[in-house]
Amino acid sequence: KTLLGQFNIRGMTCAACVNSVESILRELPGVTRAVVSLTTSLGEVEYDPSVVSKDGIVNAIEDAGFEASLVQ
Ligand code: 9UX
Repeated sequence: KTLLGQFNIRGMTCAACVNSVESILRELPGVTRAVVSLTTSLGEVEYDPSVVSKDGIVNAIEDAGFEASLVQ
């Protein structure tokens, strides 16, 4: 069973930033879907909580050089 997490992502200034965040998320084990918006600074991530946690997702975004916080 997967869950949906919404994350606020700061530091994205162009479409390539969005692509790199999406790529990082999609390569993260446990993530089954990731959509990131530049205009809203939001990332919607579908994930398997038995494989990766919300904190794990936040950490992966921050490791890529962006600021991330949990919306829900
Ligand atoms: Mo765009 Mo983002 O030139 O880290 S890729 S600013």
